[in-house]
This record gives sequence, structure tokens and C-alpha cells, in this order.
Amino acid sequence: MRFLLSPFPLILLFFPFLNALATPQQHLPSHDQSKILKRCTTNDPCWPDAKTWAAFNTSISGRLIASRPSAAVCHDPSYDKELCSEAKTNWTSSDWRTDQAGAYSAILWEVGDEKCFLGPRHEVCEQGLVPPMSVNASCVEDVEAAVRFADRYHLYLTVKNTGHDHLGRSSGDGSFAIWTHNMKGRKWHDAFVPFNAPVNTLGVPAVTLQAGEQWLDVYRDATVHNRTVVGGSARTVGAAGGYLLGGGHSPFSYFYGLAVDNLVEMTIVTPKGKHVTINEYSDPGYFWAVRGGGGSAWGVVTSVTYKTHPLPSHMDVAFLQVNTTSVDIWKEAYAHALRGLPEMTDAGYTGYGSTEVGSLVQFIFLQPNGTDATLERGKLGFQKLLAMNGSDGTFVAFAGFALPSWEAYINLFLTDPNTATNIQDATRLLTPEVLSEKANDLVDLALRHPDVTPGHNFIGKVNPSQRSKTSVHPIWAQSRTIMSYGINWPDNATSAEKKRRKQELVKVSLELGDIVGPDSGTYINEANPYEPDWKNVFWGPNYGRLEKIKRRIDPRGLMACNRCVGGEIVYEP
Ligand SMILES: Cc1cc2nc3c(=O)[nH]c(=O)nc-3n(C[C@H](O)[C@H](O)[C@H](O)COP(=O)(O)OP(=O)(O)OC[C@H]3O[C@@H](n4cnc5c(N)ncnc54)[C@H](O)[C@@H]3O)c2cc1C
Ligand SMILES: *[C@@H]1O[C@H](CO)[C@@H](O)[C@H](O)[C@H]1NC(C)=O
Ligand SMILES: *[C@@H]1O[C@H](CO)[C@@H](O)[C@H](O)[C@H]1NC(C)=O
Ligand SMILES: *[C@@H]1O[C@H](CO)[C@@H](O)[C@H](O)[C@H]1NC(C)=O
Ligand SMILES: *[C@@H]1O[C@H](CO)[C@@H](O)[C@H](O)[C@H]1NC(C)=O
Ligand SMILES: *[C@@H]1O[C@H](CO)[C@@H](O)[C@H](O)[C@H]1NC(C)=O
Ligand SMILES: *[C@@H]1O[C@H](CO)[C@@H](O)[C@H](O)[C@H]1NC(C)=O
Ligand SMILES: *[C@@H]1O[C@H](CO)[C@@H](O)[C@H](O)[C@H]1NC(C)=O
Ligand SMILES: CC(=O)N[C@H]1CO[C@H](CO)[C@@H](O)[C@@H]1O
Repeated sequence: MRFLLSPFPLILLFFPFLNALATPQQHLPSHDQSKILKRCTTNDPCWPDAKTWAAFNTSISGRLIASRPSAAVCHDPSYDKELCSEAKTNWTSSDWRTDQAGAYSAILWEVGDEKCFLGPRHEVCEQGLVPPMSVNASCVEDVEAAVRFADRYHLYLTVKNTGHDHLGRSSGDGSFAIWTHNMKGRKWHDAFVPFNAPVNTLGVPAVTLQAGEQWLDVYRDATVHNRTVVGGSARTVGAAGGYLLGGGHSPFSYFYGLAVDNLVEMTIVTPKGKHVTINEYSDPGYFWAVRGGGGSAWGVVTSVTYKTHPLPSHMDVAFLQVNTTSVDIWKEAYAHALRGLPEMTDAGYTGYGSTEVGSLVQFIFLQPNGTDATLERGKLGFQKLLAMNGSDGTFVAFAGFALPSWEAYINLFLTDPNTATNIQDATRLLTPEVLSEKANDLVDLALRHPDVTPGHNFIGKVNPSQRSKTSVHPIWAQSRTIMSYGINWPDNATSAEKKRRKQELVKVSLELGDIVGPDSGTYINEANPYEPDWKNVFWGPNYGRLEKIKRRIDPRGLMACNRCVGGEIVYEP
């Protein structure tokens, strides 16, 4: 076993995410790619009156919240000295944000094109994209009541769990929200048999999570049960909501696939307001759709049951860090690093990476139960990069160490950074062929767009055995990394500046699409919120079947979100 502490500064800028303002399609000139969402918002005369809301509130035991943006407590008329000071201290805290109905992790999906920041008390605080009414759901009955109310009054319905979404799918201008965060609960099973399974079906070790569970809590509890679960590399991301519905990548994906591959059953309130249990026996089409179909398009998930796995005996961790002194050398180094990823991922490593154009490339790799031998094998991919060490002021470090447990890993490395920023990404999944043949093009793309920063929200070979049972883009069976080009802006950026950057990101998506080819795709949870060719890029050949199932499950089109199956809301850059 190698030493326990990293010798390198861990400035790991994982997970650059999303973007910007964006108004739902219904407020914009129509666009040939989209239909117009015709549902009631607070801005419309068909929005229910106060009496109707009060009666509804009573029917759900007073659980209706007039939700407000997270900085509202710092402005009149809702100024509160203590809460405002707490807001200032915790502004970038992921826990503080996920505990509020009206707070979102990327500030741009909270404020939209309006303003509500931590400025002076007299400054305005506008509602932005925060749903003005939210149900603080505590049980299935609350969810059923809310879905039926939304259907009856024809409301624009959104579903918010943690508010981490990168595509703005959990907020919505003038919408009515179901907030699932407080639906907590975990039940561990030694031998779980799905509902309606054929007799003699063998049970599997599993865990049932209520809709509001978050990964850190699940991992900690799993450890107590000597098990682990295929989940995100994050503390506060939801374990039973959007993460799963979009696919869900994990440090365990090399061995056990995506989160959707581990789903054995789900309970969900359908858009028709009915609570049902779905699995591969009870409704195979619907079950296939929720395993990658994304966002709130399919109903409101109330619980999920995942297979569990043995805890690793230890976690092998490795860092690769390259410091360069010029753009040309950075280009060469980064291209070598990209070409090395297939070898490293073949050796069983998953990882995350970030860069600073011209000066830095850094990756963290990890492998449950990895050994010196697996690391030596993976390192072979980086020989040309390692050979650059020492010339032209280039510094290359590569070091591995072992942590004694998964818990030690999560305690040290699970951080939820980039909160309250305006980051958004253009992304694609890259195959070994693209990585080895197109590395220079991928690096040049970043240099043509000085505002973007390349990075990797996930690196890894994903066990493909369940791929055909899920609706995620089939490219997941081959891909070795998510390549992302992130863009950001300060909160005080002008509308024109924001628009310019969003449009630039669309250009990056198009150029990236040209490099990887039309059959490639991306991870929908970490995609450009303004992806132009989104149906194809998000789901490829699966989109047609998804759309058919959507029409069966949601014939009245109650559940719509940005670039979700059905396509009723398509935010414009
Ligand atoms: C710090 C950070 C780390 C991340 N790490 C990873 C990672 O390691 N692996 C990975 O795959 N992804 C990761 N992601 C991306 C993550 O998968 C997405 O942000 C995802 O959208 C989060 O889902 P959520 O339910 O927590 O968030 P939300 O924003 O609340 O919801 C996201 C979407 O799911 C819908 N939704 C949520 N709950 C329900 C429900 N009960 N029923 C129906 N629809 C629902 C919402 O309407 C919305 O469309 C990370 C994101 C962040 C911010
Ligand atoms: C709903 O009712 C509760 C309890 O009476 C009340 O505290 C809350 O403010 C009400 N919500 C709204 C939006 O009026
Ligand atoms: C939401 O409900 C939970 C209990 O389920 C309660 O603890 C919490 O205070 C409520 N939040 C708001 C904002 O009403
Ligand atoms: C977990 O493993 C430890 C050590 O092997 C054992 O003592 C403990 O009883 C186990 N816990 C459970 C819940 O199985
Ligand atoms: C790691 O090793 C443990 C203990 O031998 C084993 O139970 C577990 O299945 C292994 N996990 C992986 C991912 O190899
Ligand atoms: C490499 O870059 C990182 C991040 O900028 C910095 O912290 C570190 O000191 C640099 N190392 C060397 C050897 O220059
Ligand atoms: C790169 O060179 C530096 C300075 O000589 C050395 O400390 C470091 O270990 C070398 N890196 C690798 C990966 O060998
Ligand atoms: C935004 O704020 C920064 C300082 O915080 C300032 O330098 C910059 O000029 C401001 N930009 C605009 C467009 O107001
Ligand atoms: C609600 C909340 O998360 N509050 C935290 C804000 O930050 C302070 C200081 O870090 C914490 O002590 C609070 O718990």
C-alpha cells in the first residue's frame, strides 16, 4: 500500500456547471424547434385566486410555501437581520441552498434575467425563475394532491429536489413546484424481490430511498450496513431524483455501471395523479424511460430501490498534475493527457479533471480496490506526457496513494464546489477513438474560444452490461470521459454580455459536434442548457421510443422542462 497523504495541492475544480438566465419558451418569440407551452403561470389570468390556493393549502395540512429567492431575506419587504447575515455566511454552501425551497445551486437558475443578490437592503429582489408557490411535500399523498391540483388548474408544474440541475429544469418562471427535499427515508434489504416478479425470482441486496435523500447521508448509512451504492461524487446531490433520471455516473461505474443500471424498482406519481410501482416486470416501457429519460418529464418519483454492493477494501487514488509555462506547451501536454485516458480507464480508474488554459492540467483518478499494478498499467497511457517533465519549465507530477476505506474517500474528497456561480457547460461523451485521434482538435477548440475552460465532469469506462435496458444515449457503452467546455460570468454581467456568452457556448457545442461526429452524444445532466441538436445529442436513437412512451404516460403534457422529452420548453440562448 502506498502512502496516505497527497503531496500535491488539491485545487480540483470539479464539475463546472451550468448557466444562465433563460426564460421559458412561452415568453419568447416562437422558435421552429419548439412548441409553445400553454400552461398557467403567476403572470396569467388563469392562475388560481387566493381563495383557491388557501383551500388547497388546507387540503395538504398547510404545507404550501410562498417560495422566494435565497437573498430575499436581505431586502425589503422581507428583510430579516439574522437571516440575512446567515445568507451572507452560507451563500455558497450547498447544504444551506438545498435546504431551501427557493434556492438553487447555480444562481442563474434562481434569478434568471432578473436580480436578487446580497446587495444593499433597498435594492430590489425579483422573483426570477423561483416558483412562487411550492408544496413542501412530506408524503405520497401530498405529491398526489399537488399533481392533481396542477392538472386541474392547468398549471406550469416544476419539480425541485436539491436544485442542483445544470439545465434549469428544477425552476420555472411563475411555476407551481413540488419540493421533494423533505421526503426522507432509507430502508435496507438483504434480498429485495421486485413487485410482480415471476415466482422464484431471487432477491438482491438493495436499498429503498425516499425522494429527498442526498448522497452523503446515503453513503454514511450504507457504511453502517457494510454496503455501498452506485451514487455521485457529491455530498448534496439528490440520490433519488434528477441524478438518477438522467443516468447517474459514479466512482463505481467501471464495476457496476450507471445509477440507472442499478435501479430495480421505482414508485412514482404519474402525470395522471396515480401512485404506481414500476420495474422491469410491471411496466417495462415506462421503467426503461425513467432509466435515462431525464428531468421531471415522467411524473414525480416518490422512492427508488437500488441494488447495493460490497464496500471496497480500500480506495486507490492517483493525481496527475501538469504545470506549463506557455500556451503551446499546454496544448501539447493536454493533448497527450487526453490520449492517455483510454489506457487509464481500461485499467479500472474513474476520475475528474480540470484545466487552466496555458498553465495547468490536473486529474484525480480513483479505483475501489485498485493496486500498484493497476496504477502502473494505467500510467502507461501517459508516457509521452511524463517525458515532458523538466523541459521548458514544464512540471509533471503523478502520484498514487491508498485510502483505507470508501468513507475515508468521501470525507476527504466529496465537496460540492461551484455553488452560487453562473457556470454552464457545452459537453460531449468521448470514445477512445475520438480521444486518440481528435485530441488536438479538442484542445484547439478551447483556444479558439478564450472564454471557455475545458474540464472533465467524469472520466471512466462504464460497465455496459445493462445499456440496452436503459434509455441513456447508447454512446455511454463506449465513452471514456465527459468533455466539457465551461463558461461563467459575474453576477453583475449585463444582459448583452450574458447573451454573448450563451451564444458562444452554442457555437462550442456545434464545433464539438463536428469533432465527435453525429453519432455521438452527451450526458444530459451535464449538458449545454442551450444545446441546439438536443434530442439527438441527449438520446440519439432512443428519442423516438421515449417520445411515444411520453405520450402514453403524459397525454396532457403536464410535465415539461427545458429540453425534456416532449420538447414543450426549449430555453433560448
Ligand atoms: C456539486 C455537484 C456534483 C455533481 N456530481 C455528479 C456526479 O458525481 N455524477 C452525476 O451523474 N451527476 C453529478 N452532478 C449532476 C447531477 O446529476 C444533476 O445536477 C442532477 O440534475 C441533480 O439532480 P437533483 O435531483 O439533485 O437536482 P434538481 O435540480 O432538484 O432536479 C434535477 C431534475 O430532476 C427533476 N427531479 C428531481 N427530483 C425529482 C422527482 N422526485 N421526480 C421527478 N423529477 C425530479 C427536476 O425536476 C429536474 O428536472 C453533480 C452536480 C453538482 C451540482
Ligand atoms: C399555508 O398554511 C400554513 C398553515 O396555516 C401557513 O403557515 C402558510 O403560510 C400557508 N401558505 C401560504 C402560501 O399561504
Ligand atoms: C417543510 O416541512 C418540514 C417537515 O417535513 C419542516 O421541517 C420544514 O420546516 C418545512 N419547511 C418550510 C419552509 O416550511
Ligand atoms: C459490518 O462488518 C463488521 C466487520 O466485519 C461487523 O462487525 C458488523 O457486524 C457488520 N455490520 C452489519 C450491519 O452487517
Ligand atoms: C473490493 O474488495 C472487497 C473485499 O475483498 C470485495 O468485497 C468487493 O467486492 C471488491 N469491490 C470491487 C469493486 O472490486
Ligand atoms: C502548479 O499549479 C498549481 C495551480 O496553479 C499551483 O498551486 C502549483 O504550485 C504549481 N506547481 C508548480 C510546481 O509550479
Ligand atoms: C518531474 O520532475 C520533478 C523535478 O525533477 C520531480 O520532482 C518529479 O518527481 C518528476 N515527476 C515525475 C512524474 O516523475
Ligand atoms: C461588476 O463588479 C466588479 C467588481 O465587483 C466591477 O469591477 C465591474 O465593473 C462590475 N461590472 C459591471 C458591468 O457593473
Ligand atoms: C443554515 C445553515 O446552514 N447555517 C450555517 C451557516 O454558516 C454557519 C457558519 O459556517 C454555520 O454555523 C451554520 O450552521
